Amino acid sequence: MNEKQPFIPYTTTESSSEGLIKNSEKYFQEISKRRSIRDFSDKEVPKEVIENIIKTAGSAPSGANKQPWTFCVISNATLKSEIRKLAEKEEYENYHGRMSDSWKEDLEHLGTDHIKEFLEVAPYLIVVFKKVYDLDEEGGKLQNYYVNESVGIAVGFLITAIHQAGLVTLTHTPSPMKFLQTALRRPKNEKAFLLLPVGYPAKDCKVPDLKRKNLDEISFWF
Ligand code: IYR
Repeated sequence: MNEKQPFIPYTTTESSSEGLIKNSEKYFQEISKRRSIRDFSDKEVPKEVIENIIKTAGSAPSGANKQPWTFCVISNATLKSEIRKLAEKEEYENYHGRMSDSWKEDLEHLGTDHIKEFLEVAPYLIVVFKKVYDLDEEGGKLQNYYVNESVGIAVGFLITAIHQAGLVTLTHTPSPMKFLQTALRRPKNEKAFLLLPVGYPAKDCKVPDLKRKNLDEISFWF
């Protein structure tokens, strides 16, 4: 036992098999309603909701509990427009050259293109940065561990928290994302990981009729 780190008791709230089955079924039913949304309403969202969903993301597990993430929240219209302009410039290059024909074919059913209106319409954009390493007070490097895994898990928490709150999002990847580090003046140890618009869906919002793989397609039991 590490003497510097006190250990405290921990218990779960449910112990019966029936309770576990009921809880897991209910959560599956709820979370499987989540969809990636590209048409947003500009309806305002209370700042407190954004604070709560980021606190949820920040409760994710991480390598050596280093919590190697930063969440930048953008609601300022001028900054959102600038991000849209820069993202569309990169996405134009993606859709008109950088992406292979087979990639574009694979995206066809989603109806995506380089136009990213949601970057201006959604009331909030959250840009998630991964801290490749930390900086000490003298600017020296401090190592972080399993950074991609840790930040990926935190984004998973963020997405489920957004859904659970009653809002929608999209995991947007305006690659390459270097422009976000510059536009948001993040230090050199932080690299943009994902951009998530957050808000209500547009009134006439539609989603593609996607099917998810069955349990026996995604799991093997030994
Ligand atoms: N970054 C592009 C392409 C794209 C990538 C994935 I993964 C998608 O699920 C959908 C689109 C874009 O955002 O348009």
